[in-house]
Amino acid sequence: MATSDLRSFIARLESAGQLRRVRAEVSTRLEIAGIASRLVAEDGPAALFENVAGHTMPVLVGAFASMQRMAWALGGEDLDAIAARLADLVRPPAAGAGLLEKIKAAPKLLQLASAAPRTVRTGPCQEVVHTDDADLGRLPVIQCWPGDGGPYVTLGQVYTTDPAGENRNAGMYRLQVFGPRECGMHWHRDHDGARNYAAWAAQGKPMPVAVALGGDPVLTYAATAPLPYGVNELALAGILRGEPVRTVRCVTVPLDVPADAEIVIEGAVDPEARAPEGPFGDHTGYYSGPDPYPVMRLTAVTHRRDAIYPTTVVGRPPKEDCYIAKATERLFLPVIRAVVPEVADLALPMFGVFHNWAFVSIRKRQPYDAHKVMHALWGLGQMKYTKYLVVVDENVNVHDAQEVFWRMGAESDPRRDTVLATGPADVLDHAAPLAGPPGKLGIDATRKLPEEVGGRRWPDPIVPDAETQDRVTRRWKEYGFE
Ligand SMILES: Cc1cc2nc3c(=O)[nH]c(=O)nc-3n(C[C@H](O)[C@H](O)[C@H](O)COP(=O)(O)O)c2cc1C
Ligand SMILES: [Mn+2]
Repeated sequence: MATSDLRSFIARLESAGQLRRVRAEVSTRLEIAGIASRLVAEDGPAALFENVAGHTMPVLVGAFASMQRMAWALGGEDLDAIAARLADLVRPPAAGAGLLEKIKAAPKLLQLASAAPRTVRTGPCQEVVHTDDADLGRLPVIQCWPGDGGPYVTLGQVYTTDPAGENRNAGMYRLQVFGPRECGMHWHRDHDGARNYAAWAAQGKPMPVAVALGGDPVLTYAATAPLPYGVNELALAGILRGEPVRTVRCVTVPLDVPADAEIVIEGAVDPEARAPEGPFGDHTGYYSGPDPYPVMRLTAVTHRRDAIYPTTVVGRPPKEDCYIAKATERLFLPVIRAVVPEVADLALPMFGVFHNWAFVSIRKRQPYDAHKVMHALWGLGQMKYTKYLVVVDENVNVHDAQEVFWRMGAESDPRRDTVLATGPADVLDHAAPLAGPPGKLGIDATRKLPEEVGGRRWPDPIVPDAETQDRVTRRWKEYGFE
């Protein structure tokens, strides 16, 4: 069951006991973030702050901060089931498929075609329109950490196109509030928003930008999804929703935004201007910045009459964004398997914050398949940033770090089974060398085939026999244990 906007999602969370309304007065400065951090650490509910000092708009945090809530946000009950539905949609009929199978596959392809957003004339996100009086100070933007350079919009969907109005993109980039009508635009240089911006800047033109907050929770996820340049995130949202996203034309810029959003910030990013952006307590657990970043100047703020301001707090993991990363890990696994068929499962552990660690299990057929998989993954989209990559056999549970490190310690030799490679470093990797190539370490922790180890005998792991296990389980109480 999909939800169509943020408030129906809030209602759903509330009826499931997964959202708490907070009526006590709270401050946007550190306090909301402090509560959010504690809630996520305690696997607690989402929170809707209804009494924010100096503001009338309520603030929502933690809406995605559990596996269950993340799955609900994407319109399903669990992430693997949603991933399976996606995989099924994009899987072409087998080469040798009969006519009947091809006909059966056709409606699925039609579903893909109908995923494109549909424009409508009016939407609730424009019930209230501020142009000359647009003011970021009226939004309850929070400061998360004591060393932050100020308040940041942390959960915005940033909508852009290239100068031809093509390559429509939604990306999630933080906005630092610089003043009532000015904010930072923190798109990393290899992200699609920055790529569209480079095209505008090359023509010396300011780039129109619209930042939407809220709407169907699928939209917030889609803005974080690592889709290739040129693939509109709204199409992914449409596929996940099972119906097209409805969009409206912005009031001051030639861009379309989700009609059901809570709030939309419109403006333009100057081709030249840069301002020091940061510091910001980032999802690495460290502060990033200050660094020079482009500046967005506001032309309008539109919102629903009783708008709710959604936000998130990142920091030392695990935080809410780790659950968003888990959604990507699950949803994109079928795509990875289609390209790298040896892959059985993949885990981006939360302590690895997206890029530091990846654990991958494989079906090994040939000597050195583990090495093949390392290079393939380092060649795949944002997986290029993966700093430490551990490859294990299919029977190893990659979601259990204890098991992965046990195998790694036992099954690998540091000299023979490691691959030191070079590749781009994530902007947020403060340990990457300032000069010279950044490194990647791959560790082959699979069982070795005779050809890989000069014929050395590889021992069998200890596995208890089923009969004894059954017997022990059956008689457990009889032994006097609970
Ligand atoms: C909570 C959160 C905050 C993020 N903040 C930023 C950011 O400030 N800058 C950035 O470039 N990417 C940020 N990202 C990552 C991008 O949203 C993500 O890589 C996305 O795929 C980029 O989309 P694009 O390739 O269409 O630009 C953030 C992700 C999350 C989940
Ligand atoms: Mn994109």
